[in-house]
Amino acid sequence: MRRLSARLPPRVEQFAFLGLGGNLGDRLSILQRAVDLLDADARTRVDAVSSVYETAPVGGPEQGDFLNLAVRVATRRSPVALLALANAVESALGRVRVERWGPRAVDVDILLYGERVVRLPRLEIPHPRLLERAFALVPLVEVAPGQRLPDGRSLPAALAALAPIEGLTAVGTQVVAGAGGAGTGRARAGGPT
Ligand code: GSY
Repeated sequence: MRRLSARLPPRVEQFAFLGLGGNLGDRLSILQRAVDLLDADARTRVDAVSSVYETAPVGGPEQGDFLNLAVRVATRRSPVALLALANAVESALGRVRVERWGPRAVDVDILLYGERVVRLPRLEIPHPRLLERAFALVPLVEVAPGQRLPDGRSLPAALAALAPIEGLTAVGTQVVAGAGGAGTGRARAGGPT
């Protein structure tokens, strides 16, 4: 099989799936701003947003509950360039990497990029802990029901393997794509394409 460079921009738009979560500040409005910033990127469009889930923290020190969601984006960014955008959104919303696994305003993780496999020192796709994390997998299935993992497994099958699922509650409020709230501007992510 031909290996594609994770740095080369795709010829046609690709669907990628991102997991967003945070447990500091006004969690819901930070998630909405993160979605707006992703959507404001010239090469990326947020195509679908999952429900918002309140989730018990997994790993790390004692900390508050997270809000998590997943988005499907259509993007002309390469996997590496999409990571640059995710990192730019985190920085714009005040993420400071103080403690690994610790509390954060927002984390933007690439969960899947189509059925691509990427193994780079700073980027692994599928996300290496995706299949262990209900807080990522449950919202992902909502926005990627027919999507397969690179090994051919379906996401609902991967989710069933996690059951029973605890520590996760759907929140009755929605984050929307294309809201483009005032002052979000366009995400100015530099970096490789
Ligand atoms: O990379 C995700 C950050 N994170 C989370 C999260 O988003 N949600 C929950 N519930 N626990 C987490 N632990 C980490 S690290």
